[in-house]
Amino acid sequence: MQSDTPQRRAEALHRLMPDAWTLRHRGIAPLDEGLREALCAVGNGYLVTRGAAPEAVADGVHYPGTYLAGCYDRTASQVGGRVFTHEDLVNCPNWLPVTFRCADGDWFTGPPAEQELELDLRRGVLTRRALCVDGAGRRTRLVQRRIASQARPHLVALETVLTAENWSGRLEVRSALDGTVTNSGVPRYAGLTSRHLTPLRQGLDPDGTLWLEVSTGAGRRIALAARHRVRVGGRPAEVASAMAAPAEAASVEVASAGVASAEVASVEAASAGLTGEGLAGEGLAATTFAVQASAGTAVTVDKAVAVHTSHDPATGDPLDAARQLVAEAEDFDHLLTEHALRWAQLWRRCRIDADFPGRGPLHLDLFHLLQTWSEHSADLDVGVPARGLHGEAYRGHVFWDELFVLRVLDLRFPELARAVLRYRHRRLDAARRAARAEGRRGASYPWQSGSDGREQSAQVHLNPLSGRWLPDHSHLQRHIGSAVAYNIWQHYQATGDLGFLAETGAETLLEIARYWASAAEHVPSRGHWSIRGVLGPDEYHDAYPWADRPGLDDNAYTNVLASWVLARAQDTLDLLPDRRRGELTERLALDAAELQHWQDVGRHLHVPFHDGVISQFDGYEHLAELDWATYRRRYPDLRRLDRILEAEGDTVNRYRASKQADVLMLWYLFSAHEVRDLLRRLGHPAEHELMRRTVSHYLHRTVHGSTLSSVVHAWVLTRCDRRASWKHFRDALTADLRDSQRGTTREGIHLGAMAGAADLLQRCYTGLELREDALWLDPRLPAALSGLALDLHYRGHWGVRITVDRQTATVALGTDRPEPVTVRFRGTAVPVRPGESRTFTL
Ligand code: IFM
Repeated sequence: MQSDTPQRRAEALHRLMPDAWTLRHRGIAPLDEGLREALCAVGNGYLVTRGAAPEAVADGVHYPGTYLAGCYDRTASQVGGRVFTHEDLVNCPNWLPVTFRCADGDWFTGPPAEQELELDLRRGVLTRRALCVDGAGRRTRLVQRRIASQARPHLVALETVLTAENWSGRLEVRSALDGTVTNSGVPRYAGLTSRHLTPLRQGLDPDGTLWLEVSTGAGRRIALAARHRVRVGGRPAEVASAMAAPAEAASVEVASAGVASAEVASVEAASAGLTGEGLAGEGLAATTFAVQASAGTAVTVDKAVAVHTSHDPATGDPLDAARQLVAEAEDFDHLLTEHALRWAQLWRRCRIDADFPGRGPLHLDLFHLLQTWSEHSADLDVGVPARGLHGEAYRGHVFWDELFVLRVLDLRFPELARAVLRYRHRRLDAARRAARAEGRRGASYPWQSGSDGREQSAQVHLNPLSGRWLPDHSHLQRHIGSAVAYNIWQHYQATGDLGFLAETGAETLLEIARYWASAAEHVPSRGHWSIRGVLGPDEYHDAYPWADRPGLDDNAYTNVLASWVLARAQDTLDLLPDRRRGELTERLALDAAELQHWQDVGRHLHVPFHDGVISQFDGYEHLAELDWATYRRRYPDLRRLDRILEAEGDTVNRYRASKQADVLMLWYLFSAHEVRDLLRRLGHPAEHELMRRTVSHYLHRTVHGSTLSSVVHAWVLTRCDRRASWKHFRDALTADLRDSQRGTTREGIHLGAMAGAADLLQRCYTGLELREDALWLDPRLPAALSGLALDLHYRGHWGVRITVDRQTATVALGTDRPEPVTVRFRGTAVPVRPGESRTFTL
């Protein structure tokens, strides 16, 4: 998408999203193929499949990928003579493969002569319309529709309609399940272990069910079963036989009878898989159908595939489960109807009516959020992967990005937000172990998390500009623990769910507080407490340029958040029913002296300042100013300034230059009021101008190398520059659509930014806050936005409608609960009762 002028940007957006519910890609664009595949992915929270063409294999242009929530595999890789182990989100067997050939022509391997891809966001259907022309000039129209069922999460379906235009004769269709795929979606990881699947067996049942079973190195069995129905001219077809020699491997099972003639075979290389004539090896099951095609008559191949693994709850043998499910699968249209109904329900729960031009990306962002995290993820004990289930960037790991995602889920699907928090709680012991390994108490959550809660951050990373592998210290971002605590507290504010807080939330929060109290060191000479050797959210600074150890001291964001957590720990204890408080304090051996210590530390953590602004960390003022003018001239894109400087033999650690919001995160998480109180509690007289000065200082020194940065800046700028806020909002909203981080979206969407952008409409521009058992409103509509209407879930009320325009803000309550909701508006607290609507004049 071109982005040079606002006008061009609007035109490009209109081409991509001709209406608010459609994403459309016309033509063939090899360089954009990876991006399209990520944006056109279909999923349901159990799995996501990239929008790759069904006939495609991983070839440098295409990258078929299917990822199952929480399906990780741990392997060892050698980099620079050292061995590192890491967990990858596994690229699971490709269920899509379908191709065809006319008479004795070549198998169609793409690209088509013409193509249009259309993603229907409202119903979750990807449609591909193409014209395929073979070497003999035979023209065949192809229409493919695919879904990942939101109604039956283990079911995916692909319908292929082929219509001969200028020929008649024998049409062969080949369909496969391909378990020979590898994790090769991120070129920077090329030197690392990429094979995670071991073929177990494959075969064709007498009833025509094609199936495949593979295993990850970690021993998770993944089974796929496919059924095919063929229709010619709308009528079920008799298909002719086209058997190929079965593979000789002992594990291959072949059935001779079936609805279609079949072959079951394997090839060594995925690239030869679907169309290769030499069938040998393991891991690929393929079947071929032949029909008599006549010009103008549609031939439909309806492929439904069930996917199960040995880790699925309430599932015995995964292959049996897959076979059973696919045997029950109705025709594509039926599956689509029930799937579309679920999407309609999801959209009702996600209602954000925002009247501004070019609002399609809002639906695209929410769409990908709902595909990554849904009711089908909730019981899987998985975390929210930062890059969705759409690619292999960051190896599918879980970061702090749920901080942005949960703000949407809390108010739309509180039960799904709770599942994220339970994922963290189940890993509390791992976090305790990590704290002990640091020589501290409490719980230290890992910066990157996967299956078992161990730290998954890379130890080295590649700078593609210099070709050097560099040490990676990002695991020192201990602030992630505060994000977990913040999420627990906010969830309680949004839901009032004391049961959850008492059962799991409080224990996690208290252990995080304990960690901060034990991580802080007393500095008697300065009369304060310090947290040393950490990184803030701005990952550009990972060490002092003059130091020989990684980490920074007294990162302001980390310390203020730690102070906040220590204060909330006491509030949490106060909220608990006596008996539960007793149980927890007993279990955690938490006594009055320790609680007093927490309060002491919480009031005396060091927050550094320089030149009248909050310093990002202690000593920040000694850093040099970058020659911004020269660098901007030399490099039109400074987002990876760290790589640029390293490739020049320099280091970004020397400069006052930030990748993303760090100090400014404070005003993202808290109202100006709250930040002032937090700073005052820490002994700093924080007047209103402090925010303005601090924003201005960092804004000009931030390159937005993370998509999260735009979300935070949009938020913070509402308080001082709404026009600039809107620009950042648009950047966040369209970050993946525009591939704003240049080539990264193809490796996975940026889920935090997608959810964060939606939340800007939901909470930021309405000034919606959830605190002190009330719903606070303080609308700040940017000029481009004439109004907003939201339907929220708040404290057990399913229908809280908030409507904001330039003159008024209205809160209307449904009748599903007897309790009123307290609305706080400019100094007044007004109870809104069930069935009531209250309007406030702005
Ligand atoms: O969590 C983020 C981090 O803040 C910036 N780098 C990418 C991570 C994953 O999205």
